[in-house]
Amino acid sequence: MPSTLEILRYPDARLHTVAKPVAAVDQRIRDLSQAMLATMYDANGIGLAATQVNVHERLIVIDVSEERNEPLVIVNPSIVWASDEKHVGDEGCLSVPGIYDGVERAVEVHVDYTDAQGQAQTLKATDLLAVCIQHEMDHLMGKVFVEYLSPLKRNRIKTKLQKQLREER
Ligand code: GNR
Ligand code: NI
Repeated sequence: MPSTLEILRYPDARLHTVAKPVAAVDQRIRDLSQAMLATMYDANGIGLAATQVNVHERLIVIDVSEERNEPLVIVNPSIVWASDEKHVGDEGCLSVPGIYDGVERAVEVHVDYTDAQGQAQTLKATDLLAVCIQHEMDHLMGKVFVEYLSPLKRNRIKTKLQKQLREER
C-alpha cells in the first residue's frame, strides 16, 4: 500500500486555512491524490480534503461506494447548483475523531471540477455523495463541520479533543 499522510486534528489552526486553486493538474497533483486516497482508505473515511493533510490547494478525494472501489479525484470544484431541499444528517470527520452530530445540507448539488486527467467534468450528486462533497468543500474554505454546531457543543468537543491529544503525548 502507498504510504499515508498525517491528518490534522481539530482544533488545529491550520484547518482554517483557505485553499488556493490548483494551478495545473500535473504529476505532483496525481501523486498527492493517490496518497490522499490511500490515507482516506486507511482511515475508513469516505472523503478527504487536501486541507486535512496540510496542503492548501483545492483538491479533494471521495469514495462513497460500499466496495471502496470508486475513487473520485476532484480538482478546483465549484457548486453550480444546489437543491432547495435540505436534510439534516449525522456527520463525522477524520479531523474530529469520535464526534458525530447533525448538519443540514442540500440533498443534491451539481459540481463543476477538473479530474485527474485534467478534463473538465460535471457531477450531479445526491444523498451521501452530495453531503460528502459539501463537507469536503467546506474544508477547502477552512471550515470544519463542528462550526455548524452550537458554541456550547463546539467548546465541549474542543476540550475533549485537546485532552485526548494531551493524553496521547
Ligand atoms: O469519513 C467521513 N464520513 C462522513 C460522514 C458523514 C458526513 C461526512 C463525512 S466526511 C468524513 C471524512 C472526512 O472527514 N472528510 O473531510
Ligand atoms: Ni472532514
